[in-house]
Amino acid sequence: MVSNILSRRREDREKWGDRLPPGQKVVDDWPVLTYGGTPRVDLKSWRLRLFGLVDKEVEFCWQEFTSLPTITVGCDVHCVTSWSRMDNVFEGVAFLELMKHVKPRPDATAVIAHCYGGYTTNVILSDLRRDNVLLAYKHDGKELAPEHGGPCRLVVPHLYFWKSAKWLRGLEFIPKDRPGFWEQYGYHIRGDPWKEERYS
Ligand SMILES: Nc1nc2c(c(=O)[nH]1)N[C@H]1C(S)=C(S)[C@@H](COP(=O)(O)O)O[C@H]1N2
Ligand SMILES: [Mo]
Repeated sequence: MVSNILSRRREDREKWGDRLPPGQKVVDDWPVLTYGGTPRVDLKSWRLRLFGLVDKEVEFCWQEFTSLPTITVGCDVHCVTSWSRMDNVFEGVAFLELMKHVKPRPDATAVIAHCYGGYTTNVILSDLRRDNVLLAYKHDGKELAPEHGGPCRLVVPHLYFWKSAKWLRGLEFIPKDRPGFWEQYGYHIRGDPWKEERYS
């Protein structure tokens, strides 16, 4: 059993090289990891609210949000429980594109992502201001499935996947980084898979 796992890890390492962060193993399916149930969000009532330390609060309905220019990002996702899913294609609105519609105040340094269902997670602004961070509503060419965060989820490819909040409903700009849901239960405040920032 143990030797099976170890040889599987060695094969992954040979196949994916530096793309696989330390301690991860590759899966071929796409596991669902949700704390609690899957919230069902009707597109008619769906809203995305950008609030907190911003010059002017903004709220998008689905029609407005999906009229914004989109980007397509290819990335690997790494769950802290040690599975990685390689070669995902996410499509949606770049965080930097959204920033054309809302101006964070100079004292904003971090964001709390708020979700339908109550989940939260924190990400510092410098981690969001990268050109491959997006609010995704398609995965591998299809609309994002409800269990994977549809209608819309955050995708922050360079951090552990718990930072990629599913069923996103708001981004709150805050003065100082503070723990979200899993971070309060001992997950690392930042969660860089390359540094194995799993738990604190
Ligand atoms: N709203 C919400 N977002 C969430 C979670 C959650 O429980 N609720 N789980 C996180 C965790 S721990 C992981 S690994 C990924 C899993 O995404 P997936 O179910 O699409 O694989 O979503 C993250 N985003
Ligand atoms: Mo996770």
